[in-house]
Amino acid sequence: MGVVNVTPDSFSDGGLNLDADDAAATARRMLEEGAAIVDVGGESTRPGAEPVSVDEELRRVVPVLEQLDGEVPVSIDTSKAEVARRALGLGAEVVNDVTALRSDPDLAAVVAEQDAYLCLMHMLGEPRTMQRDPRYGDVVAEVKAFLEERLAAAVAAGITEERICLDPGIGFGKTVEHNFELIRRLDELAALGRPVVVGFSRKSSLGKLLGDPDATTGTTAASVGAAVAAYERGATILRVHDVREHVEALTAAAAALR
Ligand code: HH2
Repeated sequence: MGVVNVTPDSFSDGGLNLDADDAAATARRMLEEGAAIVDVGGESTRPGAEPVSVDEELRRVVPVLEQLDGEVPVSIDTSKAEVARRALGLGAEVVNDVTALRSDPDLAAVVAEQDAYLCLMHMLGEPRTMQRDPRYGDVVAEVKAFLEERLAAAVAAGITEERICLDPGIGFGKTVEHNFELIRRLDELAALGRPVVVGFSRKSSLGKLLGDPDATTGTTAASVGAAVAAYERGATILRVHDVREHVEALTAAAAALR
């Protein structure tokens, strides 16, 4: 899954794809490089980010989806029912909700009515404050219980279980150690029986691991290493910014682990 953030302030590619032509060109390039799907988002959820309005989010993502016109399989990274509704109408296939259906009470019905795919992600707290001293007893057990509960809620709301994937939410209310423990024990999340999505790409924990306590991003090489480890522990979908490098590494890893 390639990442295209149509935002001025995303932590790693903010501003690069704010123009719809640039964003559409990036999405097409990612498809050529081997992405199966491209995740288009109009709101940054980086630590400290402020929310954006429905109108602003629509203004950012709708022209991109119009340009792509169904040529590229699209996932819409949104927590808003109205943005999801418009995106699905323009050909998007997946709704990627980092709040796991907890922020907009109308989103579940939109996904159910359109029989769309859905990604449910774990987050502790909310982006503005989530990195202020996150604590868990057992991070994997707590993330697993949360995802199990959100999966049941989504199914109860009429969403087809076979269309739902689950994501531990790397960096969303987690320390460096929490993030790596979630990858180390990813098989426990895969045991829920749904495909697991992992988005470690360029996240600050990678830069911190490599010795910079103030890092806000991580390198491509470190991202690829984490993605290969996640794949080995059972991840099905890797959400990444550098598609070519990840496709090459994962192809080699798949051949070696087969
Ligand atoms: N991470 C980000 C955004 N959306 N969705 C899922 N399912 N999993 C993730 O790990 C995930 C996500 C944050 O990364 P990015 O989109 O690159 O940055 P920003 O939120 O600043 O736009």
